[in-house]
Amino acid sequence: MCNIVCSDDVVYVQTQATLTGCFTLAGTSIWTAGQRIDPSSESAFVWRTDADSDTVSAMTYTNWIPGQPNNCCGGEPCMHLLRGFSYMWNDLQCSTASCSVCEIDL
Ligand SMILES: [Ca+2]
Repeated sequence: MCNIVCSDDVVYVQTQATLTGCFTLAGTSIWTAGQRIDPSSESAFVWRTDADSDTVSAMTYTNWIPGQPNNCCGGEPCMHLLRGFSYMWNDLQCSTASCSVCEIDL
């Protein structure tokens, strides 16, 4: 999935999710590649764009909703953008249905 390195990336991801009709099909948020370093703890968030690799990159830009990440409800190791909060960030359980915008190398 995609990583977010600046506010322009949020606009791009939001536009892609809207154009594909994703919000109609899968709710009001967008999954990103943001994940906790250790999903079983309250460790820091990093970008993991390749699920099959241990390679991660640091989050140099963040836009968390105030009070987030809060690792609620037994653990929230994944990060998404919430449409109702101007696409600010929240941590959430990874199994929640949501839109996804993927990023590929060309
Ligand atoms: Ca949360």
